[in-house]
Amino acid sequence: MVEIPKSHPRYWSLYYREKIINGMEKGITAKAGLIAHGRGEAFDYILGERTIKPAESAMKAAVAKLLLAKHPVISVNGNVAALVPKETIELAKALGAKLEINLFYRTEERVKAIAEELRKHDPDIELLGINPTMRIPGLEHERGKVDENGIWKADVVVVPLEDGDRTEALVSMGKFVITIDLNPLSRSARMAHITIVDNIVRAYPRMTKLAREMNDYTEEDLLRIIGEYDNEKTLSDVLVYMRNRLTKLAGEGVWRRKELDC
Ligand code: PTJ
Repeated sequence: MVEIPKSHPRYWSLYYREKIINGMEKGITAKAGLIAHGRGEAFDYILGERTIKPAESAMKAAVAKLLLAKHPVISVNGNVAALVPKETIELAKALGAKLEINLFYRTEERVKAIAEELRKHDPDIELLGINPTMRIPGLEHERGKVDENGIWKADVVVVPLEDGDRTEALVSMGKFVITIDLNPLSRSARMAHITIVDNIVRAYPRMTKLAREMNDYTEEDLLRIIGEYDNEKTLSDVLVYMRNRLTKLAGEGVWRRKELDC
């Protein structure tokens, strides 16, 4: 990995870019994953590279749903494995969820590389999706393959940085789908039951903290949090936030860099 000087004003952005590039070089991330990352970066700029209130409410509802789930599963793709391997394992443990490698551009080499990356952080971690035997109805070829003990039987599935097609197919299968997607306009964001519009590098550590805090909530408390949550309103709040931020910046003069938070 290229060493980025900590003094660089865009240190964190460059750091995660390097992680994605490195992930591609190691065979973890798909080439298209680089494009997906760039799309995410653009939306993160508009958010001001911070977790906004609607994302915080979505995370709380998502964690409540996952804590109540019978078979919660967190799907791992090439971008996730490159950016947040340790944080993914920590989240799964805090929630008592299973991890399944489920790839859009599935090859056996990539599955192996992702499993190796995750096992660097926990050699004993149970990983599903290595030899999937079931197929998501309506999804052709490799990308529809799922694990019988994972996504196939899951009641709640977390599918971060996902393409809309698969999110839709999982919803059609009757799964409760939670996505993390910086683009509030994406098909995934629109199809999921809960959409967390935040960067996964901020969302996963925050969700782990929430899972630990909410672990002793009563079932009634968790159900109330889920009941009060409205995904359509959340997505609308995100767009309003983005619009207001852009309007504010435009008024202040975006050329004055210090007025920008990123
Ligand atoms: O590893 P594979 O084979 O499963 O392929 C993974 C990719 C990401 C290539 C595949 O799922 C894909 O093409 O996804 P899309 O349709 O580009 O959607 C990815 C979404 O994730 C986009 O809407 C991005 O804005 C968003 N995104 C990218 N980086 C982040 C992000 N959202 C949250 N945090 C990020 N760091």
